[in-house]
Amino acid sequence: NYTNGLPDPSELKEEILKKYPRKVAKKRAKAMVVNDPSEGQEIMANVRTIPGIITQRGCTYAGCKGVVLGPTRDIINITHGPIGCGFYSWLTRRNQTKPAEGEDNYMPYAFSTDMQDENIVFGGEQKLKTAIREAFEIFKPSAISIFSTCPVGLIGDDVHAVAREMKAELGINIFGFSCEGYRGVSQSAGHHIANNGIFKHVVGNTDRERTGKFQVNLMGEYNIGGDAFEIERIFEECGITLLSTYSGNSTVESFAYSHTADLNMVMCHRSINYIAEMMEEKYGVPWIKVNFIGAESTAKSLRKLADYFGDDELKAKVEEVIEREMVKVKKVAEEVKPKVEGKLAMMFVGGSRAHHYQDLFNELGIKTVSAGYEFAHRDDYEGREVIPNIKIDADTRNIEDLEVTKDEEHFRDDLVTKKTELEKEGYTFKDYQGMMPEMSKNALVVDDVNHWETEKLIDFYKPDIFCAGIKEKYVVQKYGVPLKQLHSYDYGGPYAAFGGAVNFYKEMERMLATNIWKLVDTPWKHEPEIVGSISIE
Ligand code: CFM
Ligand code: HCA
Repeated sequence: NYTNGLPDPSELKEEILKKYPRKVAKKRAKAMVVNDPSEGQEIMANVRTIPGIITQRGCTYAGCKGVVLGPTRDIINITHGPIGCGFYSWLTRRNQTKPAEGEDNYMPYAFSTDMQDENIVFGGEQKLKTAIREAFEIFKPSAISIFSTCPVGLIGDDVHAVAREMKAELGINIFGFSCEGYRGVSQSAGHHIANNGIFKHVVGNTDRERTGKFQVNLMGEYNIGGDAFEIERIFEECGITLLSTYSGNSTVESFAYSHTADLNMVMCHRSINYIAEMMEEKYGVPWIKVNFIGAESTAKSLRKLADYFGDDELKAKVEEVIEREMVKVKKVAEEVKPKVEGKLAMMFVGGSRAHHYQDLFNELGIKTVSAGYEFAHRDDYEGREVIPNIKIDADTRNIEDLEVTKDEEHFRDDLVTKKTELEKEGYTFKDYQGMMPEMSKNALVVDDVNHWETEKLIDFYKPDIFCAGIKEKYVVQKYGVPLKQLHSYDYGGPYAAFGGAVNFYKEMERMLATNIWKLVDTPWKHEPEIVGSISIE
C-alpha cells in the first residue's frame, strides 16, 4: 500500500460534504474517492452537475464544434446560432494548423448565422441556407458542416434537412450536427455526436494507394500549442506514415481515406474512442492506446507501436530515435529536477489530461496529490473493463441518451444489462490504463470538481501548482498558487513527445523555482465571507 507520503484526506472529504444539503452530499460523496489502487474502486462520473454548483464543465456544442471538428482546416464549420457561441469557440483552444502551400485553411474565420430574435420566432432555416450559399460562393470549399446551438433544437430548425438540400444544390459534402449545448451532461455528449457524424458522412468516402510500410492514424490529438507538430516530427524520423490525425493539424480530405490505415493510435480516448471502435468494426482497423505526454510515455508508446508491427527494422529505428531524443530530455531534466522535486501538484482538467500530465510531473519528481476530470466516464478513471465501453452500432442512438433521460442508478443498471446481452452476442470489452490504478494510495480523486471543493482542497494540500482552465486560473492565483492551464497551455507548448517534455520541464522551473507566489496577499483573508440567507434543502 504505497502512499507516496500522502496524508489520508478522509476528514477533508467529510468536511467538504458537511456544507452540502443532504441529497447533494450523498451524490457528491460518490464522486470523491480516496484512492487505493489495490482495491478496484468505483467512482461516480458522467452524471449531471447539480444545479447551483459552479462547475468547470462545458457544453455539447463545445465538445462537437470546438473540440472534435474545430481543428480541421479544409471544412467550413458554420455555427447556427447567436453570435456568442461562434465567437467564443473561435481559436480560443489554441489548436494550431499548418496548411501546405496553396491549401485551404478556414480556421482563422468564424462562420455563424448570427441568429436574431426574428429567427427564433419565425425559424432560422432560410438564414442558414443563405449562409451556406454565401460561404460556398466566397470560398468554394469541398465540405461544409453545421453546428446547432441551444435555440436551434428549441425552435425545431431541421439542420439535417437543410444540409441534404444544400448538398444536392451545391454538389459538395454538407452535413449537420444536432449538438445543442444542453444535450447530454457535458461536452462529452458533443464528442460522441461529432464522432458519429464524421464516421457517417466522411470516413470511407475515398481510397488511397499505400504510401508507406507502416500506416497509422493518430486519434485524440488536437495540436494544442503545436503538440501534433512535435509528434509528427518523431513519427517521420521513425519512418511511420501518419495518414490522418483526429483532428489536430488535420483535413477532412484525410479523414475520408483514414480507414485505409493499418492501425489507429488512440491518445485522448475520451473524445474519439467511438470512431476508433466503429473503424475497427466496419473496416477491421485495430486500435491501441498511446500517450505522448511525457518523455517516458512517448518512448513506451513508440515501442508499443513497433511491437505491434513486429518489424525489426522499425524496432531498431524507434530505439535509435528514443536514444537520441532522451539525451536532450535527460540533460534538461537533470538541471530542473533538483529545483522542483517534491513539490505538490493538483490537476482538474477535461477527460484525459488530468491523467496524462501526471506522467510529465512524475519525471520531475512532482507528486500529484489530487486530480480529477471534468467530464470523463468511469472507464477513464477506473481503467478496466467498465460498462460504458460498449461497442454501439453506429446508427443506434447512443449511450448519451440514456444519460439524459434516466437517473444514474437506472442508467447503470441498463448498461449492465446491455453489456451482458452484448457479451452473449460475442462482443468483447477492452481494458486500458486509467487514472485511479496509476495514482498513489490516498490521493483524492474528484470528478466534476466545483468551486467550493477547489477552495477546500487548496486549503488542505497547499499545492505548489494547480492545473486547470481559464475559469479557474485567476481565483486560484489569488490564493498564491500558480495555475498552469493544461487546456490552452497558457501561451506555451508544445508539451507533447520529447521536445514537448523539454519545454514543460523549463516551464515548471520558471513557475516553481521561485518564491514570488508566496507574496500574494489573498483579498479574502481580510474580508469576511458573505453568507447567503437562502436555504436550498
Ligand atoms: Fe481529450 Fe482534449 Fe482532454 Fe477533450 Fe477538452 Fe482539450 Fe481537455 Mo480542454 S479532447 S478530453 S474536451 S485531451 S478541449 S484537447 S484540453 S477539456 S483534457
Ligand atoms: C471547452 C474547451 C476547453 C476550455 C478550456 C478552459 C479548451 O471545453 O469547450 O476552460 O480553459 O481546452 O479550450 O476545454
